[in-house]
Amino acid sequence: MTSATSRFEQVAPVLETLAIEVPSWAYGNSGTRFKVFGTPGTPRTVEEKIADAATVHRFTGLAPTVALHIPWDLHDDYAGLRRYAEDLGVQLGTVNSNTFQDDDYRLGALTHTDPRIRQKAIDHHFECLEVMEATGSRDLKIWLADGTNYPGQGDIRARQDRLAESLATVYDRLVSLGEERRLVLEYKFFEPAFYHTDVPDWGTSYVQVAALGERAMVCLDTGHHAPGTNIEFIVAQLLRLGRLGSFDFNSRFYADDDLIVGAADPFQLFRILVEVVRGGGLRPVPDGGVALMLDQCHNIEAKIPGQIRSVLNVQEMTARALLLDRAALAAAQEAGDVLAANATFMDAFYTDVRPQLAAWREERGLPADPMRAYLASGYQEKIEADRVGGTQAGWN
Ligand code: PSV
Ligand code: MN
Repeated sequence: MTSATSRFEQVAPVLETLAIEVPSWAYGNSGTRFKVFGTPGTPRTVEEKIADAATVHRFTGLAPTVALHIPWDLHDDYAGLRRYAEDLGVQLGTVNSNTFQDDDYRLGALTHTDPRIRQKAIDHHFECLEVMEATGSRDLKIWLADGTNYPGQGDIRARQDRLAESLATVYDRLVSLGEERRLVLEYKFFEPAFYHTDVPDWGTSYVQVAALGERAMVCLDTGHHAPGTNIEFIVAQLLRLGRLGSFDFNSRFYADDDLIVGAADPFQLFRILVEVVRGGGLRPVPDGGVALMLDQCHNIEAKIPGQIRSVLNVQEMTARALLLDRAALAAAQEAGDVLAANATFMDAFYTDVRPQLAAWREERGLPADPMRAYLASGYQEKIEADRVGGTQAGWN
């Protein structure tokens, strides 16, 4: 037995519990403002998106829940949808609200100056809470497009006050539904607003959720920071404060690119997961763990293999993060040995765990190579033949 294998066996039990939530919208068409490409086999219905998500789970054992986005996943029978998902071996996860595609929200939603529009946005969140009751979902995720394009356009301070008031109304309703439910508030530094955004950074999200109560947490989307931001520092800080609720994983080269997690910068994903492990983030969510989710778009690549690649990337980097020799690292840090500390850190990053993970999967009745197994399974050919006609799902 190689020492890499025996070290892997020590961390393997933690990998058993790794669960990554996939987004329903990753299976629909997406694109840029220049073009949305359609692809054969793209789901036309929420059920078909869930079937694709369940396929990712079947080949990887890593993706037991699928997030919904309302109204993209509007349905007339959420309890039935829940049974449909469970029959396929997955559960419905986070419910994402959407206040960025309605004309009424041109100047804001939860922050709008007009009480009628604020109430409309609050009512939309109440509707999301009703969906959650039927689906059994734990988390309500709020990302707001609210912001302004020009200096002077809005009263930045008053918008924070209105935001706090609107969020409190939503939060109070959420808490009344049962204590296992959580509200996660996602931040993003710009886009679609270009001058100021009402929840631009982790600090603002933290301030807002801390004022709500302990079931309100921050959601960290890895694509929502200025280039060069030290994201792992934010992870460490939020875990320290007990307020890192969830991740929206993806990767980026320039802005909010929503590319496959770990594709643009695998080392950054490793550094983030090192802090997740360090801060206890891999524990079950009720025990202080963080929900790991993907928020990605597969604009030009095949969607299901794109999702399989994504969850495997998270699993691989989690394994490497778990392999970090924490005792050696702590000793080097204590001794002020800069180079030894860095070498210990890099050793873990450079450890190739792919052979061990392949064997580990096989032991559990999963394909050693989920990418190859999916491509050989005939699922893609079947959905391309079956899903003819209708309207392919997208951001509508
Ligand atoms: C906003 O850019 C965001 O990251 C939010 O999570 C949205 O709900 C999601 O993208 C839609 O893809
Ligand atoms: Mn996101």
